[in-house]
Amino acid sequence: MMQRKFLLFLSVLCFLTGFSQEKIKQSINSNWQFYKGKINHTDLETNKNIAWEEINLPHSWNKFDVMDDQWGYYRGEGWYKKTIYVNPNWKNKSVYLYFEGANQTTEVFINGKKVGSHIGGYTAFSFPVKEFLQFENPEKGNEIVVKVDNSYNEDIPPLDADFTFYGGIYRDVYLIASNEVHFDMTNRSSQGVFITTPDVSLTSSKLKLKGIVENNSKSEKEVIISTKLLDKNNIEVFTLSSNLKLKPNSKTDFLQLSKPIQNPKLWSPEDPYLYKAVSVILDKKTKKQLDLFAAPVGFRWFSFTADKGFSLNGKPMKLIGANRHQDYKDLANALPDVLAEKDMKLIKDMGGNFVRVAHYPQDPAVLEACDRIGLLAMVETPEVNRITETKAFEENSIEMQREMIRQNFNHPSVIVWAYMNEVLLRPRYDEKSAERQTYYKNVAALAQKLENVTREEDASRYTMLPNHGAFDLYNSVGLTKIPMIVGWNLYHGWYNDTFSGLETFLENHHKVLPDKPMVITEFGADADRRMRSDNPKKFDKTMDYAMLYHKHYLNAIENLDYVAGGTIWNLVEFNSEGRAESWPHMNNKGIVSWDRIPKDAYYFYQARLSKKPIVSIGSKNWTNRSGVLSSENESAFYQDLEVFSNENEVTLKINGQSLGSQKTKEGSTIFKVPFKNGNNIVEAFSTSNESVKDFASIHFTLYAPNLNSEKYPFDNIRISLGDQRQFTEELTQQNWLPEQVYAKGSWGYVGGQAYKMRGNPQIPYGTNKLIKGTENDPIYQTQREGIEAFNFDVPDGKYELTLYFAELVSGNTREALAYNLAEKGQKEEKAFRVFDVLINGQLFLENFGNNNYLEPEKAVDLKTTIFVKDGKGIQVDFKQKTGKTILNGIELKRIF
Ligand code: GCB
Ligand code: CA
Repeated sequence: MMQRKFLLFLSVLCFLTGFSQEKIKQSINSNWQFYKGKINHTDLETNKNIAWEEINLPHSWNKFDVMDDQWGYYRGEGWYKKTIYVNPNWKNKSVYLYFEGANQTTEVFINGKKVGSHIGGYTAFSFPVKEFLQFENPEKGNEIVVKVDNSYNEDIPPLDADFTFYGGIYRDVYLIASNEVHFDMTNRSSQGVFITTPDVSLTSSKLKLKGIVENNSKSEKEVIISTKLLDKNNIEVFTLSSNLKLKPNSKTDFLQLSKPIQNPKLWSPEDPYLYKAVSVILDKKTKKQLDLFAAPVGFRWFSFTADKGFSLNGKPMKLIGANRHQDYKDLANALPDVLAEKDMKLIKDMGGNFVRVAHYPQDPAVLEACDRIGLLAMVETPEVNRITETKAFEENSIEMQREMIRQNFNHPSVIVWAYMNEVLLRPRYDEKSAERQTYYKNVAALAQKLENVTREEDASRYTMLPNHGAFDLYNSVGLTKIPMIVGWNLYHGWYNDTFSGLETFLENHHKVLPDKPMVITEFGADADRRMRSDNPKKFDKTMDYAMLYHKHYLNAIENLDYVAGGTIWNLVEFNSEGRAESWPHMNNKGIVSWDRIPKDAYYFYQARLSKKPIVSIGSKNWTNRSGVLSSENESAFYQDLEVFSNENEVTLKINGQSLGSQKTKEGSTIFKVPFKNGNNIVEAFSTSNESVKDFASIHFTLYAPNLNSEKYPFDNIRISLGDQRQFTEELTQQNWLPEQVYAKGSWGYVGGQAYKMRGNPQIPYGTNKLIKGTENDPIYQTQREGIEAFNFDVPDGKYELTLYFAELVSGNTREALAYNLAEKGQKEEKAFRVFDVLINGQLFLENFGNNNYLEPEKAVDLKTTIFVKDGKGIQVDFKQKTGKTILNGIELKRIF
């Protein structure tokens, strides 16, 4: 029924518009059938034994398996099937099937016949399909079958990277029918027409269009290509006209060059003024329109120099922005366009002017947004970490480079094409071997080829190659000489040394490569939004350490003229399935969360970069907090609260009372705020303009040091052993306090040491290993070894006590991922421990250990109820039998 209506609709449309002449583009995203797994051809034909699932595109089959407790995710075949209906008069048209992207190899069949295939997960591809369609029986339709495969393939980049290679048809798919005479549809799925703005300056610019017209008909055609340039208000600036004679079944080049346009309005991030270029192909005799091409035109010019950095339209400009990965919580890489666009708006709204589309070309919505809202962009192909020294790998890399450039050519926002990323991070062969040296030569040779291809494809933009911070290595292999700009991914104060290592590195580049422009293509630090610390340390994953990191980097980038700019790694948190982390499978460096909630660093950048007046209360999303008072006589707990602002002075109020005004420095000021027990309303505003303001509602649970306090009676208390950070559970929003040593009247541990991974001084607390059976890994990743007791000096009453354990010394090692610090420690011999746990002298767990409940890297929680009497409080004793006793977390809840 639906189908009939659809056909009826099509024929009405056809009648109304005389659409035999117009190009039709229809998305075909709805109602596909999907099967994850291999299918053999007999099954496909008979359609038996296949449990098809109903899905819509965009789609990925890795939405959830990338977050579960098992390492690895499905990498293999996925099959898609759909019936499409075509109007019988499409017989006289050219018909194409157009995929914006599918990861990673794709084969397309129509009505049982193979149409074509595509290699690579991040660029568009299309096929002419008319010969495969049947038009005789329109209601029967035509069956499309698509096989997508995201298996490892040594000939296709990326081979290895710190992100997840989600499989599926994860971008839009279209059916396109055009007149047999049309702008080239077979040029690597580009628009077939390429626009440049020769001799652009403040006072004039030309416009140049270069393209191909395809005549798929059997007769010769005479056509006119008429191109109009329209300004923002659709007022015509000029029309160019060319006559073309098209041979039957041929492709014909055309080139149109305008006279200089006087005083063009320039495109820039501040004023992204777009003209429109609109070209139509007209039948010379009938003047009927056969096809239409339209693209945005931005008049701008730019340069990178080694001394002065970047300039746009003759004015120096510091490029600051972020990288963007394309995945999203629960959606994998299959996002609606509006979410891709939203990411660009986040960068723009932060005051950024630049985006690195990394590490691969992304949805068309990304660069469309950049053109429109004013963000400069660089885009790259994904030869990440290593290459394969085969002809096929080389060809695939080059092909991707060409596809990327041609498909994205007509975006004024794009200023740099890049290729490779940290390609010497995971080299093949032993370090000292001759093969290693040959490998380096082969990498450089491939880089040179990609460079040549890029310059040949597009002389109007810069080229760039981003490296990791091993300066001498990249320099000696030659990778700093090949591209026009060198990108550096720098993690001083994170993966290596300290913050000031950044400036040392940059100065060294400037000295050794005085002619080479440079961009800091990556800088960032993990920020697990559940973790906080008053005493942030490198690699503790707290929001607080990440703030220190970003402050240092932004200053350096702004202060050094020879640094053209920097892009934060990353705008967003993203999945990297193989990562062992406080939040396993995730890279938490994003300044907004996986579901795009800004973190403190985002507000900091906004205060520093945005031209709008900003007052933002830091950590306002940390709405449930706790604090331990030093005495029950205190009525408030003092905690630092950072306010980000580009206003001169900020005033802060808590619960209606003013804390006075403070001058901001470098985008922020820190207030010492007295939080009372319960809900607190914080207001911050610009002292000179009260309408620039922010507020936050923060709930505090205050603990007196004495658990029998009547002023602050406690309901429950949670302590993470072996940890000095605060942890807040996502689901329950409950806080875990850092451990403290027992003092009479209070609570705390007796004896033992905080567990530290052997031989891994990088990790300040516990381990980063994935703990199975919990979402709250950090509680279990830290522990106290050799603990003798844990005491709570509570008043008499009934309580519920929960003990949390996980065996961290498992002897397990995984193949080290370059990014997994947890894997870099010394191998720990598997622990064997047996101990008893007594509560107030009574046996609670006997012979507890690796022989029974305590399994490697698995969360075990055990709770019990206790009636406390005679003022004895609670004493939990740990009696070692074999190996050391442990405790990872403890929780006490008062019942009555
Ligand atoms: C890098 C890589 C990027 C990683 C990042 C990190 O240098 O280019 O792909 O995600 O470091 O967070 O380790
Ligand atoms: Ca712990």
